[in-house]
Amino acid sequence: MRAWAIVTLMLAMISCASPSRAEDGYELWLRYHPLPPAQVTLYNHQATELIAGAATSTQDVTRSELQRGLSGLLGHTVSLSDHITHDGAIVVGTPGSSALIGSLHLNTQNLGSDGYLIRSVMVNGHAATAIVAQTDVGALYGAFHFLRLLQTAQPIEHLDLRETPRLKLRVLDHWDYLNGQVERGYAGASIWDWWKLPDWRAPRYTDYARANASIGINGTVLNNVNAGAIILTPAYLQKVAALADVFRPYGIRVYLSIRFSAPIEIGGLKTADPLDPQVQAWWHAKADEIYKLIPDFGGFLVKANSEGQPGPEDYHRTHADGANMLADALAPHGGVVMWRAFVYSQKNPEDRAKQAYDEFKPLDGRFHANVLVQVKNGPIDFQPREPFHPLFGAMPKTPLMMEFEITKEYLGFATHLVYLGPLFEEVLSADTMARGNGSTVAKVIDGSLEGHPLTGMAGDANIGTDRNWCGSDFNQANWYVFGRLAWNPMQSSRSIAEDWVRMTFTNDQAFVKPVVDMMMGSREATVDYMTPLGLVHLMGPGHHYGPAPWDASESEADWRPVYYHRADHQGIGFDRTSTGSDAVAQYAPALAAQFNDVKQTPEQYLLYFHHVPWDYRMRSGQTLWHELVAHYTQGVEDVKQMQETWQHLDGHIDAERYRQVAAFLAVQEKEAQWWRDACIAYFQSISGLPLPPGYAPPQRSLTYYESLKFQYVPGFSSW
Ligand code: GCV
Repeated sequence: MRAWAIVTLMLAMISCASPSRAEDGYELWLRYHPLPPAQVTLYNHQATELIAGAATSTQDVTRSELQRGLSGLLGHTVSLSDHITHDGAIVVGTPGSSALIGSLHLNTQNLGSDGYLIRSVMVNGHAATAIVAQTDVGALYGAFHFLRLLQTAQPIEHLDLRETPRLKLRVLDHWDYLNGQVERGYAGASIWDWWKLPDWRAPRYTDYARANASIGINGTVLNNVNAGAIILTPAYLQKVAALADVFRPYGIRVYLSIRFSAPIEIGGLKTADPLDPQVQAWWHAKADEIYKLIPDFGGFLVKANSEGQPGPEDYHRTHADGANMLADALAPHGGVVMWRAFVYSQKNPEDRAKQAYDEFKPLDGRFHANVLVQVKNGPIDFQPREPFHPLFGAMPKTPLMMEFEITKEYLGFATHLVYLGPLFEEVLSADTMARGNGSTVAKVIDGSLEGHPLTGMAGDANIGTDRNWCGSDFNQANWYVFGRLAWNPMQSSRSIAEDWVRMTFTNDQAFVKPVVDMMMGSREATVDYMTPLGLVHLMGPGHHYGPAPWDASESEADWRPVYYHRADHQGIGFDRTSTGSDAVAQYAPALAAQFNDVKQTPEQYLLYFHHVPWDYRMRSGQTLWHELVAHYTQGVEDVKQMQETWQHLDGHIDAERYRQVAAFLAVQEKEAQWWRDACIAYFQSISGLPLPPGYAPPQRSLTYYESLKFQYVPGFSSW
């Protein structure tokens, strides 16, 4: 007995010493580890019993999540009940499914299918918390919000919250191939085990759905936009249906990327011409087949006539012809088409930044009602910084869907700590001036500017089979912030970062504040050490790892860094003014005038819009060359500062995650230095200018940096 007591005591001591508990990141922001005792005491009398139905699968997962969350956070099981017996009950559901909730007569009007209320109420003299929605999924979202309040140590008395999403489709796009590889994936292989589906439904699929539902994501495109036709064959549709079954209770619909030429490849037709009746009939039949298996199937995502993919232009038809043909096949079932505007062609000598606008703007008003045009945040390709895409605000008759890249193809892969919230926020809050001041990108995509009911945001996922899902603990924050901004694109990325840090690590303010500050500065640091002052696309060819501003080896001109920076002995930058490529004219007149004038252009976009002499005087009074070197150097200094911040936080969290972050920051510092030195060495070889006083020369020669070659780079080299 005595030995047993000692063992129990030791185990209790180990579990109390939470800062040293090893963790692997699998639980994401849904850890539900015990709150500090003082917090538990506070919450205990406000969470005494749970009244939650389980008549549907969504109600069932809502109830389980609340039980799991409450028992984890409070350290004891909260009893289930079917009526209120004490103060402190938590009641969750809809007026239709619960007489108790119906009797509260709360105003659930206009909550729509996903909204919810969280209210402190009195029931028969007992204080209670009601989580109420019009649908089961709305109640699930409310339950996750309520748990978030506890996880982030917020008060739960006197609650009066009302939430509805501003966007209808909140979707992850997986760039996963059916062979298990993930294009631009830095977190291992695809989480979809296609071979074992439909018979084996890995528990991880459920955890994936939980995580998504907790942040309001309600759709997932399972396969890469560079799609094969095989996904549409009966055997694969069975596998897709199995995943849809797992996700359904969590309010998540599945979508598929389709290959436009599938009617030829798996349908035996001679053409995929969207105006051909046989092709149309094939897609109608395919849609019917899919909906028989998956009644709530979401629809199709399409990359057409872009980077070698087939599309309607192969038959001299427009993107609208192609999208509408698919939309008509899906419409009877309520499905949508998300048609990508990421198009450019090497046959077109026009500035690549202009090509999507040139092709899509004339099609405004020509898409059917269930089509969204999915536009990347900037005109080039998810660079550390670009101006917002000029299509936002330029297609008032078409619902435009935002596409962000959550996976960090151009921002340091898995190992650089870069919180993308500020990047997303910068784009969403940018003013398109399409309908005067205040016509922000957020208002374009939430439909409020032009009154579109169909709205959405897509994020190219950073998820893989790594235990921590995203390749690093901090990359989880990018999945998280994407979901929260897709729910409400007006939110501040700082407050979302704070929630994430509290849920993922600790509520200890001595940790939260410096870590949130570090995250908020991390994207600007990366812009500085990679592509400051409006430079873009300086990365290594094909794999996109590391700097290669000198590279001209790519087969196509607009895949080469030299195409983008245009550095010569006189100066640097791409002239997109009215005397250059005139890309500025694609923006609203007031913005076009601003970007056209070198003096009015925000310096963060200077070299994106202007070719500027090396001795150009910046607002600081320094020359452009001096400032370029200063930005590159600052980026490295900022990463060193991040390392220092992290060093001071040792002991605040578990050793396992702490150590990996520290190791990754060391990689980031090394690679930031490499970016700085390689870019300075190269640009100096072009400008012929000495380094400004006080700046260290590159550590190695330009020849050395140019000689570096990489094999098996994740996300690319093994295709
Ligand atoms: C999925 C860039 C990436 C490609 C990606 C493409 C796209 O070109 O490098 O990997 O392909 O964008 O978004 O379609």
